[in-house]
Amino acid sequence: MAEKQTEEKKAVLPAKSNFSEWYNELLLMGEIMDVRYPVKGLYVWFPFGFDVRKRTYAIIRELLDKDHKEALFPLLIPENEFMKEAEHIKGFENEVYWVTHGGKNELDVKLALRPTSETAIYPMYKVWVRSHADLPIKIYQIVNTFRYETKHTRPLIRLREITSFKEAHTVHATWDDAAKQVKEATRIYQEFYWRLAIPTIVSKRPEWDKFPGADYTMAVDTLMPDNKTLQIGTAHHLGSNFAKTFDIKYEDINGEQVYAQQTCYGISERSIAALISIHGDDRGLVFPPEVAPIQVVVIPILFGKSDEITKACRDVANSLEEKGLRVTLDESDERPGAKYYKWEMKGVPLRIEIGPRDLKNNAATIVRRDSGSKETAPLDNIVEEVKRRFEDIRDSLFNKAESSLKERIFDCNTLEEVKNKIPDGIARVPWCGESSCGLSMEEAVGAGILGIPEGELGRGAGSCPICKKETGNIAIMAKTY
Ligand code: A5A
Ligand code: ZN
Repeated sequence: MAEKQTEEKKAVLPAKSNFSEWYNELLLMGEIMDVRYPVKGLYVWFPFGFDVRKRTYAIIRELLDKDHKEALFPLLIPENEFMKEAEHIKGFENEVYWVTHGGKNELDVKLALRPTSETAIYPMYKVWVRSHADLPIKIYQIVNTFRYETKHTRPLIRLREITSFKEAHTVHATWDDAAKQVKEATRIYQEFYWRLAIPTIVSKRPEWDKFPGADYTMAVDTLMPDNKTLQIGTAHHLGSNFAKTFDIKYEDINGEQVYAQQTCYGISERSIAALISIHGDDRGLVFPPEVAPIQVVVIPILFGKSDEITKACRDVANSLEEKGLRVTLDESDERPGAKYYKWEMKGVPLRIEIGPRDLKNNAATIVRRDSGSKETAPLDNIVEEVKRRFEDIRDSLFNKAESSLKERIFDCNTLEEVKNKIPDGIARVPWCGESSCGLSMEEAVGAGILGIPEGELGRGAGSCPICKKETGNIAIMAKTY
């Protein structure tokens, strides 16, 4: 008895205001990730979580497939290739896992488990790129990568095996073409995150925080419930830095050999961490319909004899399924309350209930997971009624998340103000752009400069808090994951 009680007690989701505990418990109760795998930083996708992943990655595939090609490169990178680009090595040398043995034999050439795939892909690009007519090349792959992270590891957020690393690698004739591609990459990511109803901020990372070997890095960030930002995508202009070390040249129209210009950009399962964290609530998961493994649950509300209600529920479930919707009909013996609880935890966007009174009116009750609102809808038109609400749910989730983001961005003029506001979200503060000032600012407030955001958010007027120079550039600062 005592044991049963503690077990029941364990199955209560902590309040979301207690974010860290809420997140960990939700991953288990919502059956997203099992964190009990016996290697630090490695986690297991439950089938339900993997279903969410599959639908999320179908969106990024759809967006990229318009003008990229998907390919697949090896996991193992020979040491000599890995060691070619000096900046890149410096950036990753403390994070690489090495394969040193094959069985009992020591390998002649050590093999790195890719922490990212520049050094696996670019030796092939050297062979593939011949003429200007071959360009641009736009290839992506979705693979696992390994990083021996030393910061605190967390499921979906900071992994040692990143299981869902989507990396694109493009080759262009000119620096400007590559710069355009970097812009296009952040545009694609914003569209992807819009589909997930996640608001983002795009900014140029400061010099000291750019990707190892890049000319510059653009980053896509979002703000998590605990007021820390999460970097959920990056796009890097690589210039000709890698082209020079990997000897990637093309013949231009005048017959001259020219170094190619490159970009790369990536996202990971952090996208799913953001999805779950931003939309979820005290009752569990909340999904936009597009990525919800189950989109509608139909629940009969039975009082005594119930053949008609059962039939009406089956008809509704069938007609929705015929239209390609993902439906569960819950005819189990549990009480309706227990069923609500169960499907709310799983983030099912719509619940359809049919009880005696609904049936008398030839109607159903539709309950939205995101808002809890209850509405009556005619049974004759149930497919349209459901589809209309799907669009609306995504829009409301996005608007709600965007308001929550905007409410947590604060205009500051002094570092004192920045320091006071950081615990509540993102601070905007004038910055001259000099690295020395930026580093002093970070040190003074104990938080990072994400960069100067694109658009209005990054513009204003004021003076740099360190050197006092007047500037129109506004940097954003926050605690980061
Ligand atoms: N080759 C380029 C694309 C690259 O590797 N860029 S990156 O290092 O910035 O990684 C791309 C994205 O992967 C990051 O923006 C971040 O969202 C995610 N990421 C990086 N390290 C991660 C980790 N240890 N766990 C989960 N996601 C990670
Ligand atoms: Zn300054």
